[in-house]
Amino acid sequence: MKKTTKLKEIIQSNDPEFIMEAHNGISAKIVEETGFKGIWASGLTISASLGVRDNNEASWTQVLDVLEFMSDATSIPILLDGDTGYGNFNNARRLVKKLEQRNIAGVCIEDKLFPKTNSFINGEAQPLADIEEFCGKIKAMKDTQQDDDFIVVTRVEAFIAGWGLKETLRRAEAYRRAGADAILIHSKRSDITEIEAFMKEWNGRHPVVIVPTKYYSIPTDRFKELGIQLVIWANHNMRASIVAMKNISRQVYREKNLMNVEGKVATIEEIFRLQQAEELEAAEKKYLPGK
Ligand code: SPV
Ligand code: MG
Repeated sequence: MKKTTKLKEIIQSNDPEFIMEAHNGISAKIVEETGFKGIWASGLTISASLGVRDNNEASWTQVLDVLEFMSDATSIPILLDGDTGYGNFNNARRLVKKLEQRNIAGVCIEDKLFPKTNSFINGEAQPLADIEEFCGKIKAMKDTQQDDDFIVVTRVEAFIAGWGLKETLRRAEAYRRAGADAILIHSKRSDITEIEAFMKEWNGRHPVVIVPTKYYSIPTDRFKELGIQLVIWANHNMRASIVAMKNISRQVYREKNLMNVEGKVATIEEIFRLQQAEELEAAEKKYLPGK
């Protein structure tokens, strides 16, 4: 099955499905091996892995280069966090063209302005996109895709920017009508009250995606009760690796030897396995003379 079709099935499922963040080829591979059905290519964590801020400091083609490695390393669908689409409708539709060429299954765009700022930094101060302009962007993206199953998720930032339920509903409905395949409702509250209020009024009109980074303590059964289709664990591989890298760097720096760290890190053989070194050995036997 095509990656796009797989993502479409995930987004249209009755019960919540879960996708996990990755930010490069090896983390994408680990997400797939773990059993997840899809990958969230997070803007925050791809930026962080490149050592820059989540403010479109990495150019969109630099993000595409990372995605290409992620896509080549995996067979499950990738949903790109496409920020605002990196410009107007024209930039966004060109993005779709380039994503399809790299076998990326879908993209999520958010209704803010380029260059964006992460939702958890001064959310209230962030201006939202004009609704009509954003709807034109959605239409341009949907008109551009060659594969009918390519997914465009639209992310409503009205709660983040302090606008409340009415504006959130108004925007979600406009984006649905413009052709979005699913609506991502983002909230920075530590409880789930905004999402609950939205789901009650939304009444199953169209698939809903959530990112419970801040309301992490809510049991996932609640997401099922609310009728949510897709849950994104948005940044946890990056956060885990920061802790792991800091600990090992500190220990090696302090102890000036490797005796106590060898058992705490992945083996070199494990790296080779993740890189599929065996496949190359077999190919060499087949294609290289004298092997
Ligand atoms: C990301 O992972 O980059 C996201 C989700 O957009 S959030 O950081 O919660 O805004
Ligand atoms: Mg993001």
